[in-house]
Amino acid sequence: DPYAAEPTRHPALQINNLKPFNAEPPPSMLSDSYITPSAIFFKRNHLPVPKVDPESYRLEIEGLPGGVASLTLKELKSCFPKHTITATLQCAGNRRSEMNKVKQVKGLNWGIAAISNATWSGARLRDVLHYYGFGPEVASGAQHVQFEGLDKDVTGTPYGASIPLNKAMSDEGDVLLAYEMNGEDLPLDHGFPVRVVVPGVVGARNVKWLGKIVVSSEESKSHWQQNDYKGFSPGTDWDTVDFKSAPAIQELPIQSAITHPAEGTSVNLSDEEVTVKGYAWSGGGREVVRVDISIDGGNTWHVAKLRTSDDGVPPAVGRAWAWKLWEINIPLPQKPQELEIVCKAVDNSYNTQPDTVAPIWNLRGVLSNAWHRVKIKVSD
Ligand code: MTE
Ligand code: MO
Repeated sequence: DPYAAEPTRHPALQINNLKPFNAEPPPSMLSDSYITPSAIFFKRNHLPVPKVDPESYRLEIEGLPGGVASLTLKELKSCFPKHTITATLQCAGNRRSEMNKVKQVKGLNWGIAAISNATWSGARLRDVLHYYGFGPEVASGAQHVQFEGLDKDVTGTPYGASIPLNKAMSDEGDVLLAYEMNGEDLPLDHGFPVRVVVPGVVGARNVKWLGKIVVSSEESKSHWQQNDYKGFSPGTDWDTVDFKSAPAIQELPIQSAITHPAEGTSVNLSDEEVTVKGYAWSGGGREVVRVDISIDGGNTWHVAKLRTSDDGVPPAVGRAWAWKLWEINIPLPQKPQELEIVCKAVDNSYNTQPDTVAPIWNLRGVLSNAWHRVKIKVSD
């Protein structure tokens, strides 16, 4: 069994699939802390967790002006400045279960918690590539940076993905070769000893157990870059889909969801108010500037209070990599009834979320970001 040596996991995780391991925390735990504890951070593995010896570990880099390079873990930690960012990671399939309610899609049936927020420390990818002679003056025709994991399928094919070279090389891109998560060595499930963190970009490109980097004129040839993690029209089905016709998902669209109260909860008339909590985040470093909440299905709206970070320092412009948690107390109506709580977020480009799922439905169930709706009862 290739899964015989998997790490132990937190019992609170809700398991979507055991082998490979895929799990999300209970939504209420997500909004308990701005930084998600690593143990309950959502986990999305396509393959068995590889066991990597940190002593013999080598990070290979290809496509450099000077040929091939190889770095030990010690060199990665000591030769380059350690840079720390707080960044939210979201799977392309977060909230896929809501698409399944419209029409069956293919993929893990994620709820609203295939998203989490952590601090990440490591070397900047741009510093490493610069060190090996890669810079704007190098006319190589390269446009992409490919990553390969050390996790492999039965045929020996590793997990792989790529990002645009300009994101990797940008001074403000903050792409990390991370060796710490929340101030500790990366946990086994999150890519020990090194993973890529590409803030603002879909989880799938944040390659864990990083074994190789290739600077290239081409995107990664991997299944996950070419034939998966792409968006399509609701009218496209498995007979007509042409994966070459759509770009690989990189920056994600704006997202928000309600973590409290839970669907089906009852509140008492005598409470007079209902407390609503959740998260909001947007891709590409765009900052969430507002979250609107309704308790009558979207007829009337209230503005939630946003929590920027534990220290209250606002993000740098264009580098809002981390989510905002939000909260609001809303007066209850005067008689018993069912309430439909709704949330939608707005980012600093004034992007907002679509009101329903059907017009954004797609066969892979990715990019699910319609208004999140939760029904509760007010009783006396
Ligand atoms: N990297 C490797 N090597 N293998 C994987 O299966 N899964 C990707 C990405 N990086 C994956 C990977 C996907 S689809 C997501 S959403 C994120 O890792 C999940 O990261 P996490 O498990 O740290 O939350
Ligand atoms: Mo993912």
